[in-house]
Amino acid sequence: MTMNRGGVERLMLLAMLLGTASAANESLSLGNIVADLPERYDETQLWRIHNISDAMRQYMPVGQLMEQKFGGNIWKENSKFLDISIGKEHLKAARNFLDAHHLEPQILADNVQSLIDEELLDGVQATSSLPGTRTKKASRSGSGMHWKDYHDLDTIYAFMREVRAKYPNIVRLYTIGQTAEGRDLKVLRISENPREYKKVWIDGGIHAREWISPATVTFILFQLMHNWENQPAHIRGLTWYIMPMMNPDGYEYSRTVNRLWRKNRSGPRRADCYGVDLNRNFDIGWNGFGSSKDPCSDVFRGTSAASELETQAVADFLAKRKYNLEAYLTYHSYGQLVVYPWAYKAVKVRDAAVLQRVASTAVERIAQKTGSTYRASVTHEVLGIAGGGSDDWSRDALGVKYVYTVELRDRGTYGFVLPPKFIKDTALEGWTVAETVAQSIG
Ligand code: 0X9
Ligand code: ZN
Repeated sequence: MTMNRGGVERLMLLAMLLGTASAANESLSLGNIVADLPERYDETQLWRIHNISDAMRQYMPVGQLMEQKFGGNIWKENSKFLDISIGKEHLKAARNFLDAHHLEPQILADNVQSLIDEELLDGVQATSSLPGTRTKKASRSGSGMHWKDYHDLDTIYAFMREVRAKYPNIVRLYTIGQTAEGRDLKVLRISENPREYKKVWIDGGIHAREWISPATVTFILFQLMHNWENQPAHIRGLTWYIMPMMNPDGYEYSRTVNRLWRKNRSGPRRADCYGVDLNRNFDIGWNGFGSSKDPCSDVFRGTSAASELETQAVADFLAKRKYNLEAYLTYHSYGQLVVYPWAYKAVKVRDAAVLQRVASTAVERIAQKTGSTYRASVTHEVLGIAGGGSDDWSRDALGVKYVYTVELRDRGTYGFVLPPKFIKDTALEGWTVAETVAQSIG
């Protein structure tokens, strides 16, 4: 039986869930992977903290303090609330700390590990033919791609190769660089006339734990290609660049070791701390607000702007193709937002009215299609100020007009750990934004 380490670990986890751990142990040789068994989040709680006043934010960054004092993991921070998970051994102290500052946490989840288990089980149930095994059979294609579950990097790259093989005349597959751990960075170009058509760039997977992002970007690729001949002119008349996975090292790490990993895996730098937040590493407001110079922080900006191989690969690739580049779409989670620059300063871009109108149209169409409520806004207003983002960089360095960051589902029920049964509708929402932007480019 051949299975990669992630597969073994996930099967073990599943066996534990189904109460058949010993059987799994016997059939698989696990001795050498014990050290890397996934980080568990038993009884870790996810809290939402409201009413952090502006004054307090300025003099006492609650999230940062709770990270340092109680080993908290910030899931989301915006102008209205802070979502942070706290391990069970720190719950009491963290609650006392909030009490002392007249803050009360709303408990979004009382056991993060059960969210992770539910996510795994949901995928297994959606795809298994034999009880207890996730299979690739849910798809009829050779790559095994489908949208009933999340996939490993190999499957995503096999799907990209499959698309190229099916449409060799209009599809080109680029390897634009390698990661610190030696994985390829891959981009597909789809175009009937690359010299003349206006260009759209779409990426996903900048943040490792936001699994719905690469799932959505691969779905967008599927939506474009499965019926290419019948696509309307505003879709077929564009050149599409699609990069489903900007951070493959981080993604694989979040699948095999730590579900809540956000950054890439470069380093270690100090004290065994790995990784740079790629969305703080681009050369725009790099040294400013909203990021950290501490290599152990989840928003570590790196040692210099574009220090990371992933950032360099994307920036170099796009800088060479900036002529006619009309749109830069980057998919993240969670929060259900469609936001546009700027993020690094509290100023709106010059054509903010157009960007707001297009985003609002996308948001209305999403509501009609799936019933989900998204919000269209300028980034700094809803997410606060943060430098080093790929979105701001594409506008500033390349002059791209339609720059959007899409924060996909949900709004905090599952957060990053969105059960696979929501993938299809969420991906449809992501596609709706891409379609609406394409139509606006005209
Ligand atoms: O903070 C981020 O990088 C994004 N949110 S997430 O929870 N997915 O990490 C928002 C990005 C908005 N744009 C910039 N900050 N430039
Ligand atoms: Zn993100």
